[in-house]
Amino acid sequence: MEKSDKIYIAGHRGMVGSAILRRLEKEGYTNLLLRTSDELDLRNQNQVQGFMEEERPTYVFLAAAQVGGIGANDKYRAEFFYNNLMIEVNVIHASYLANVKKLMFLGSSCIYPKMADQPLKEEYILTGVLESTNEAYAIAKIAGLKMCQYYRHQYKCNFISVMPTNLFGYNDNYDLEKAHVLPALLSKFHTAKIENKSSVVVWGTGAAKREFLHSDDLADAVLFLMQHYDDPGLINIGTGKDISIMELANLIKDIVGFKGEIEFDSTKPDGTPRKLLNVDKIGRMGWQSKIELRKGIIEVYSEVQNMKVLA
Ligand code: GFB
Repeated sequence: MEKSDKIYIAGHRGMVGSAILRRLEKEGYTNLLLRTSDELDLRNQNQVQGFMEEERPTYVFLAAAQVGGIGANDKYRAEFFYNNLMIEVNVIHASYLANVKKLMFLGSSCIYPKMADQPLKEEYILTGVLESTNEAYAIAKIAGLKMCQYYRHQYKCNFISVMPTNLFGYNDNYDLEKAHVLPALLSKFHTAKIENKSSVVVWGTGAAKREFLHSDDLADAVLFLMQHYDDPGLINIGTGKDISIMELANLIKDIVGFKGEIEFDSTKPDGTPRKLLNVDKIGRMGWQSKIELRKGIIEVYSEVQNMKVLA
């Protein structure tokens, strides 16, 4: 990828896309193609094909998606399915029509079967039943990565798929109904501290385990893979380490400086018991994550406080 190549980042205002944008700008890439969702509705086939035909980018990062935590995935199944599928189908097909040299599709670790062996190897995809709370999103993401493989097979497109683990970072969503656990807990513990509450409610039993990767680490991996990975198979991006939600809650409580109690609401779903990615494949290529979890959360907490994102 040359510094002057035309590179389209679909979803550049989201947490993932904005991390990729920051990273490309820092590396000196000068020809970045960006559109907000108001300017270009990626669910609209005519708009997407017209845009791609006119702009003809050389590289595409497909980071646009409707995302959310376990609550949003469960509640808005139809929206998660339709919006994500439409975005993928339109952008991938239009990239083929516009002769894009290379496209990277970003998936999610929820594409793996709920009860698959841990850590999750790339070949476990489609070997079992999915977690029901995020089945709609996972099926849309599986369709996207399969579409990349089919276009490679029939049309010889260099379209690759990467599967990041659970992410956190700047530009995250702190709306408690839709947020993922890490920003939700930062917000809950921060509000409880400010309002002198005696306890914070954490969803589920606290026993579920999750792996958390900083979005800047993801952007680093994504750039590395765009430059060095050309295989049809998917590739995981993670840290190789996970912690329980109970441990995460205690870590965030400590970082925020909340002195009260933690209560677990077991009427809320735990979701997948564990989804630790096997990162041997990317590790063999020479990439590993760098941002330690505690340090990453401290930085994000300080950033959102400065930006007054939290109460
Ligand atoms: O981050 P999260 O919503 O996503 O939840 P998933 C992870 C775990 O944290 C679950 C618990 O066991 C939740 O029950 N949790 C505890 C909370 N307190 C909270 C809270 O206040 N808010 C939230 N959101 N969770 C999503 C998928 O699954 O992760 C998506 O639904 C996607 O499809 C994404 O894959 C990365 O890891 O369970």
